Amino acid sequence: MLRAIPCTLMRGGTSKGLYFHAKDLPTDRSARDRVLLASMGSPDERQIDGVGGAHPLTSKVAVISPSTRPDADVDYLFLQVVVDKAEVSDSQNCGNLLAGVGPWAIENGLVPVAGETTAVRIHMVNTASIAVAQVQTPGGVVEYAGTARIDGVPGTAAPVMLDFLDVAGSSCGALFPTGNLVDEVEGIQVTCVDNGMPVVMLRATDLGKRGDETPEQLEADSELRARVEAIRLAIGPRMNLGDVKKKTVPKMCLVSPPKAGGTVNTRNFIPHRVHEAIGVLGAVSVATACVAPGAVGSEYAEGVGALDANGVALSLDIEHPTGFFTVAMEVALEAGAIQVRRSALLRTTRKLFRGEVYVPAAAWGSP
Ligand code: NQM
Repeated sequence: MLRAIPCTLMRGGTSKGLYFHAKDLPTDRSARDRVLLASMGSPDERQIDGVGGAHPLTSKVAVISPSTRPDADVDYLFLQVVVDKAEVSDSQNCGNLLAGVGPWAIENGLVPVAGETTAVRIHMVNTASIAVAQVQTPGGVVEYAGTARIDGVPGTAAPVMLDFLDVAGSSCGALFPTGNLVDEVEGIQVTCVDNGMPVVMLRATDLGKRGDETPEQLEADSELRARVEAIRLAIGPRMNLGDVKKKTVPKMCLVSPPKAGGTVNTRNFIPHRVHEAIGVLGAVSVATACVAPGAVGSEYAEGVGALDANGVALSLDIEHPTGFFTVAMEVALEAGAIQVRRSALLRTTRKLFRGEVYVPAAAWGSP
């Protein structure tokens, strides 16, 4: 027997995943995870028996419901379905899938259209923080077509502007969660930062790399991968993340001088595969480290001037394997500490398919 579950397949930024209404999934957590694993076809490197795309960036889930918080319209829980293991992780947020949440919430009756543009306030459950999405709604319907372009996605689409209000330290408890701007782990200098995503910044040259290698080249280097993972496992607990062996955070970011006129060049282990671009909150966290004098990566950051107590508006182009990710930030230096007052960026999204995903009925029941 198969059970049909309503859902929508959407591209959110440079990622892709299934969007569910929470009421259409089991409330029991282990039953929910079994249903999601069966939907995606995990564990299996090819995800052949499911709709997952056989890569972490295309094996993602958004669970949406009316908000439990008075200051938000909807709750968005992000779940990473691990491709080759029977694991579903809520240990991180995803700013790419976030781009589809506003349009989905409007089309599924959770948020009324408010004019040409509809602001959707989203409570990001994983990090207990708020994002505001500006969704194009001319004529009372969500418009997906448009002229906005983001690197890593062919063609153009309607813009979805995302504003982050309170993401600093939202996973680890502090913007620089080890209490230091620079730590030394396994003989390598790192900067640990959490401005919405726990990220460890490492100099590519300290690991014997230039920093402009392709994701395939980096993934093929098993010695590098082992070193990066050893650093990740060692620093995870010091970032207040506990044992990170089974977690998808922290992300490991190799930084190098900009190659194409941007602020800094990056390659991101997320944490086992290498990103084809860079995650949204990952980019916000990297940009934040770049403006902190003394942090790993800040020495490469071009175009970042002195900060002051009044706050400075900055636009930082984070280079990645398929182009740039532009992060707009308002940052101040108060009593020697960086305060991020706001960060904003552009994403696009596309509804791809709406229907029902079929899973074995046993997945819903007890194991
Ligand atoms: O950092 C990949 C993605 C992400 C996460 C990852 C993301 C973010 O590109 O906000 O978007 O780092 O796991 O979808």
